[in-house]
This record gives sequence, C-alpha cells and structure tokens, in this order.
Amino acid sequence: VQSSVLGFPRIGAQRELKKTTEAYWSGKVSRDELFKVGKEIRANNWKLQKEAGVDVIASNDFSFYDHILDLAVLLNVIPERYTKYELEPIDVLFAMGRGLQRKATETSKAVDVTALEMVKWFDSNYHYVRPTFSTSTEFKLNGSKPIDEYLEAKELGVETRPVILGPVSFLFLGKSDKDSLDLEPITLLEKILPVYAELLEKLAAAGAQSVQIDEPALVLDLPENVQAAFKTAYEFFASKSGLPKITLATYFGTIIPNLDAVKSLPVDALHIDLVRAPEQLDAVLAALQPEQKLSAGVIDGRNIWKSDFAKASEIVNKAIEKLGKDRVVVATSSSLLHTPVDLNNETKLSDEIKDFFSFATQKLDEVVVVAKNVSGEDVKAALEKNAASVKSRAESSITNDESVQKRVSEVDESLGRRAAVFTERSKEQEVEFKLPLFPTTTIGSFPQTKEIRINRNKFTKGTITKEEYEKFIEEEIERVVRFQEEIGLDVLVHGEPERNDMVQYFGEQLKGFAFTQNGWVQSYGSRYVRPPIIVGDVSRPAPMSVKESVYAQSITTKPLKGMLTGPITILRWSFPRVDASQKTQAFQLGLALRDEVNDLEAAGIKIIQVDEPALREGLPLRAGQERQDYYEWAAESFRIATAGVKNSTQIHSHFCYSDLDPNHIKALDADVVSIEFSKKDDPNYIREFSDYPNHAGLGLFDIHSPRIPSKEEFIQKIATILEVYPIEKFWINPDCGLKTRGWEETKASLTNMVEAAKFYREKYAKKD
Ligand code: THG
Ligand code: ZN
Repeated sequence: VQSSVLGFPRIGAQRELKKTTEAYWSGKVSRDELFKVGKEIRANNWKLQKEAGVDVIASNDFSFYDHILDLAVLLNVIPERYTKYELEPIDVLFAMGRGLQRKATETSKAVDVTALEMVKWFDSNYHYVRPTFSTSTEFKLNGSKPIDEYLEAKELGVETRPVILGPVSFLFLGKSDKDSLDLEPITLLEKILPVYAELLEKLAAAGAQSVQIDEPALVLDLPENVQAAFKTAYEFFASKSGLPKITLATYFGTIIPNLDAVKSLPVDALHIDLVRAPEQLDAVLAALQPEQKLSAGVIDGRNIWKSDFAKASEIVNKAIEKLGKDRVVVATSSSLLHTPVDLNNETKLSDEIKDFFSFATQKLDEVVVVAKNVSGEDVKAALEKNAASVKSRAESSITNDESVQKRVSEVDESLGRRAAVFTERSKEQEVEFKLPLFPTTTIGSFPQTKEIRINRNKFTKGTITKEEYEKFIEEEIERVVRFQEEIGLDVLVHGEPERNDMVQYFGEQLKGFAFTQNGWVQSYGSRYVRPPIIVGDVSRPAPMSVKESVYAQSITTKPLKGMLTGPITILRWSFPRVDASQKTQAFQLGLALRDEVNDLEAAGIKIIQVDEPALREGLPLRAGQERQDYYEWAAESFRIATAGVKNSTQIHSHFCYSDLDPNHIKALDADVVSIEFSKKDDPNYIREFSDYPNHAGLGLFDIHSPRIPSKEEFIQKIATILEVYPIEKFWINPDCGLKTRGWEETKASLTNMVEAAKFYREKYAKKD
C-alpha cells in the first residue's frame, strides 16, 4: 500500500521564502537570488519526503505567492491592466497578488495597479487570489512552471506527481472582472479545457506518470451546471490519449451530495478527506468503478494533533477489504500547507504537551507508518509508542478545568442580551460621544515597524527589561495617538504595538492554550501566522489588554477604542481541540472575553471593538442544520462577550476577507461594524448593507497594497456608496488594520481619507 502526501508547506523551515520575497520586493536581492531560494526550498522538501519514505510526492505545490495565482498566470488569466507595463513575468504575478505602484525611472515606466481580490480558501485561514475572468480572457499556456518543477525534482532523483487545481474548481472559485459583470466563469469551460489538456500532454511528455488534480469545489453545494461540468471536463481529458493518470482530489468535506457528478468520471483514482468526513467512506467505496483507486486521506492536513494510528489503520483496512491493497493509497487528508513545518523547531513546549502534536514533517512519518501497517509490515514499536501518546493525552490534566465547564453549563439566553435595543442605546451613545457626520476611525493596528519587532524580540530574548520594553510600547502608543489627533480622526486606537498577532497575542495570555516559537503557517503571500493551540478548557487568568488601552485613553480627550479579538476568530485561527465541540470552545472563549470587555469598561474605556473577521469562514461549507446551528452559537458567543456593558458603551466589530451575510452580522448586535469593501464593486452588496439597522463603515481602501488613494479617489468611492447607503449610518474607515503597511503610505492614505470625510461633512452641513 502506497503512502502519499498531497502537498508540503513551501515557506521553508526558517521562513526563508518570506525573507527572500520581501527582500526582492524592496530591491535588496535579485530575481536570480529569489529563484535560487525557491529552488532550494523545493529541493529540501522533496528530499525530506523521499527520506521519510513517502511513495507519492507532490510537485508544483511550491509557490512564490499563491498556487491559484500561479495557475491563473499559467493559463493566461491575466487582466489587461497587468500586462500593459511590460513587467517581468514574476513581477506581473506579484502585481496581481499585491498591487504595484512605482514611479517612472530611466529604464522603466511608472506603474499604478491595484491587486486582485484575495479570498479565504474554503474554511481555512489561507487566502487565495481570486482568478478574475473577462470576456477578453484568452486562455493559452503562458509559462511552464509545473513542467519545470517536475523536471527539477526528477533531476534530483525524485519522481513526483504534479498537482494542479482542476478546471471546474478554478472557474467556480473565480469571478468575472468589472468589465464583464454578466460573465459566469463556468461558461468558459470549453475554452479552458484544451489548454489544460495541452499542459497535461506536456507533463506526460516530460515523463509524469500521474497528476493530482484538485477539485475541492466538490465539497460545496454546487449549481447543476457546475456539477455537470465535471463530466464534460474529465471526459474531455479521457478522450485524449497519452495524458498522465489522474488522481482527482477533494478535501475539507464530504463529496456525497455531489457523488453523482463524480462516480462515473473516467479518472484513475479518487482522493477523499476521511479526517473531516469519515462518513463518506462507505458510499464512495460503493461508487468506485472497477479498477479505480481510492486515496484515503486519513492523516489530518488541517490540524496538529498526533494521529491515532490504530484508528487511521482501521479506516484504511475497511477500504482494503473492499478494494484490495493495490487499489488503496494512504494519504494526508489535504495538502500540509495548513500545518507548521517541523515540531523539532519547538524547544519551549513541555515534553507532555509536545507529545500531543505532529507538524508537517512528523506527518510524513505518520503516513508512512500507517501505510506500512496496513501493508502488513512490522511497525509494532511505532504503533505502541503512538498508542501510549494517544492515551496520555486523553487522560491529561492539562485538558480539564471544572470551574470553566461549570460556567459554560450555566450560560443562559439573558447573558447574551444587551440591556436596551440599539435604537435606545444609540441615543445614549450620541450624547456620550457627540460624533460628527461621517465619523472617521481605523480598524485598530498601525504599522508594525522593524523597530517594534526588534524590541519585541529583545524583550522575548531577555536582552531588554520589562520596564524598558513597556516604556518603548508607551512611546509607540503616544506616537500613534498624536498622529491620529493631528490628522483629525474622530475615534482613536492605540495601534497595538504590543501585539504580535491578534489571535496569538490573546492565546498566549489565556489558560488552556499552548503556543509555538516557530509554528508558522502561510496566511497569504509573504504573511504568515503562528496559530496558538487550544489544548484544554479556556479561561482568562488576568486582564490582557487593559493597561495599554487605559494608557492610550489617558493621553487624549478623543474617545479611544479598546481592541479585542472575538471568540469565533480566536477559535478559527487557532488549532482547535478535537475532543470538545466547537460550540463549547466558542462559549468558553466568549466568557473569557466577557471578563476582559467588562474590565475595559470598568477602567473607563467607552468604545470596545471585538473583531470577528473569521466569522464567515467558520460557516459550515454546506447548507443545512449544521450551518443553521453555527449561525446561532457563533452569534451567541460574540454576544456573551459583549452584552455585559452599559447602554452608553459602544460595541464595534470588524469583518474582512469574505462575502458576509448581513443577517449574520445583524445577529451580533454590535453598535458599529466596519467591513472590508474596497475591492467590491457591486452595488447590490452595498444595498444589502443599507438594511443593516446599526451603523457601518464600508472599508474605503485596500490595506494589503502600498498604493495611496488620493483625496479625489476617496471622494469618488464615497459618492458611489452614498448612492445606496444612508448618510446617518455612514462611518469612514479603511478595509482592515494597517499593521502590514509602512508609516509613509499610512500617513498619506489616512490623511486623504480624513480630508474626504471633511469634504462630505461640509457638503451636507451646507445643505441643511
Ligand atoms: N491574524 C491571524 N490570522 C489572520 C489575520 C491575522 N488571518 C486573516 C488575516 N489576518 C491575514 N492577514 C495577515 C496580516 C498580517 C500578517 C499575517 C496575516 C503578518 N504576519 C507577520 C509576518 O508574516 O511577518 C507575523 C506576525 C507575528 O509576528 O506574529 O503580518 O491578523 N492569526
Ligand atoms: Zn480586517
């Protein structure tokens, strides 16, 4: 029985990829150097997998930015605005991913182009660049990345299976460009298929025996024309002779509702996720055609818990009973992209806790051991060791806290209800804050400068004292506060210089969490996160954010927002427990945050923002009861955190990266929400938000890009929104926090934004 890994993290064990790409962007290293580092990472990854004994190793899982963006570029799905500057191919790709604004030089023209939309990859914390199609899109092979990387591995003595996203998912996960709003991408299928076939032919010519074609769209609810598209696509490939064998891969959910669309497809093998959806096994086994293979995804690609070898083997054995050993492959449930690289880089976790975990490198051994075990090889020692670890975790005292369990059991409906409804409390808030029309604010974070990182590192390493570090943080806060006052923002923030990350920072202070030193996972482009790990019942031993907020408020007369991360977002952006329900974990977090919200209020903070950017990604991928339940417990956990305050205390929340359902936001009952919006060009979306009863700020500029919008651009953008959106609820803010931006562009963008708000304030004041 073969072992297979669907993809390996490409960031490098020491984040080499991040360091080099960022250095390349700032002109510090050459393109050759960038390519060289990419090549080294790929070589290391292949070698690691080969040495671990993995039989089926992926290639083309590497990317300098995003693998979906790579595919868009490869298939020439490049909007014209990116091609007109005659940039190098890699710079076109980066411009599509992150936008590019560059002054003219002697040798090159000025460039000014925004990034494509970036969206969450299914229910993960990874973002992909959304393929953007237009009626003028001309599919053709533009480059040879999958072939080059296949050959590169081969040269190193590693036979790989190239991976690409399949045509149906590629189209379905894309969108139409501004100039072609009526275009439904899936209708482009027949045009795109020959280009895919050409790619597959070239891979075969290079020697590839088989390819992994990902069609994760199969775990979603699909319209009929999309379901039908699978047959069209895969029969088209089958009609061509000499293509590599195809393993059609799905992950993150069940394919049962789309089984009809899959079961007669002429593919060599089907991969399913048996970690997330073990219940699909029987039906899939029954539906496989004679000779078709099953790739059984039993090693979790989305979480860090050590696998239970006995359980995993049992599942695989069930498949073997039905299909025989030759038709079953033991695989990771998905690509390992979503897990940190190597547990051996952790030196500060206790031995007890460390023994609970398995990161990408460790998972290689897991796939191999389980494959050997079901093959009948002797792996007794490994099995016994694994059984001991599994038992020790189940019985660990780290997991259980009775007082937390009791508090959750006592939650009743009143806990999540504010004392008065919005229409009443908003009157008290008007009196309290006396904000102008078009109140301006930011989302919370300000640039995380090199200096901030250096000082944080020094403090972590102990080379500066706590007092020195705190003094530094206070100076940073003061700088941010003075800047906001100078440009005339209305509701201020402290800028969060003390925080590494909005989830990790709280995870590190909550009981029931473990955190890593080096457990980085790619979030998008060169940005990574270190998700904390929920290992047991969660509570808040002491205030987490009060000191900084109180200090910031003490140096200004303007209202200052206390900033917290909401329960759903902490849950979603951590590695959750698998031995407690998501709802239980969310309620525990809601209660812990309630303590913090109440402490902030008691300390004189009158506006408190509890961010829930991950609200949408927690939504179960398919419609149904589970989704309905999620809507309820997710909103309730937020209200548990926020409903304990006075009417005059204003609760804000913030959402980004997803097409949100306004009704779900409504259920949180926050007084003011801010929403990512700058890359949405859809008036219907604004209209949906006009019904939102409380106040909202639709984000006015993209914070992922260093581009600076002019005052006129802001005025224009606001005008468009004002066509549909009511003035009295209108807040002015950027799309998201500014921590990834430099000070220079932050100052310029925010100044222009505030000037635009003043313009409208005057305009509407004159009207009265
Ligand atoms: N935190 C977490 N997940 C997230 C976000 C977040 N997911 C969605 C969105 N925000 C992703 N955005 C970012 C933005 C910036 C960074 C990471 C994700 C970032 N990371 C630093 C880096 O890569 O240099 C590392 C930060 C650190 O020191 O911990 O800047 O905000 N959890
Ligand atoms: Zn945001």
